[in-house]
Amino acid sequence: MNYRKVLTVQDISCVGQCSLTVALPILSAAGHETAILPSAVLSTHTAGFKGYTFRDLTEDIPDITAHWVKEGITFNAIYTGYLGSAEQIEYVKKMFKELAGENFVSIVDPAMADNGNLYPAFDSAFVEEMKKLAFSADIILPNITEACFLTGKEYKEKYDEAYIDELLKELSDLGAKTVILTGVGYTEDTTGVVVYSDGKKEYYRHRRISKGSHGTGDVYASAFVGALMRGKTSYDAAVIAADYTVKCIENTIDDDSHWYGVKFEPMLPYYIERLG
Ligand code: PXL
Repeated sequence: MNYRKVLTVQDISCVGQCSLTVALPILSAAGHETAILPSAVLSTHTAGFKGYTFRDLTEDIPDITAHWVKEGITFNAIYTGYLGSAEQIEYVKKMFKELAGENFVSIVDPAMADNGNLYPAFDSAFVEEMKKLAFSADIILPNITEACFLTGKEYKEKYDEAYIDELLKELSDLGAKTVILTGVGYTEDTTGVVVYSDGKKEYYRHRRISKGSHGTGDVYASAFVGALMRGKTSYDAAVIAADYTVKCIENTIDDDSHWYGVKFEPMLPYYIERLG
């Protein structure tokens, strides 16, 4: 079995089932050594809780990286998610060079927006920096909103395949290598993921559960990275991650009190089984 060493850089939302509290267990379940670098520490995530605390860890990042470089520590993959500040993005970009190990893969989830809007903590300066990171990565996993912010294309709630093709072409023209575009649905009750690489497009369509769920982007990206590092192709990893995410949503949907995330933990045996 591929046992890879993965670094994931994203925030710790202490409560809320997103970012590192999702990435670490999923990558571990996929069987990888998982190192973490918290970009910030928040009491909760920012999507629905009010009055959350936010400690930006930007200042610590250069020292942490320098220590790892001195120790000769490298990784097979670096996977980034929600970052703490625009300045931090430059440091993360440097890590792709300084901490790259054997068969290195950089994966960026430009976690900054959804449903047509940026998350509360971010502004256009952040988007500009995120563009530099995303277009330097081997693989990006934007949703449609994030892809629009990365390209400057107008966001549309309703769209057709021609619109998605233009979005993919624009991402590619700006330097994106492999794009895993999530939340692409052409009918009421389906959604799906497009895998786009070297002008080749593959689409996996699956059930759409209309109730919006928080943290599913992080569950998806983490499950994708875990599967990819197990040696799956981008498309196969995208399919496994989609099926697992649907299971997590189905496992949560009937519990109204669990509005802030998905109950992904009981579904980990399913994910592990799918990894083979
Ligand atoms: O799931 C993305 C995410 C990660 N981290 C924080 C967030 C969000 C989404 O809102 O607020 C802190």
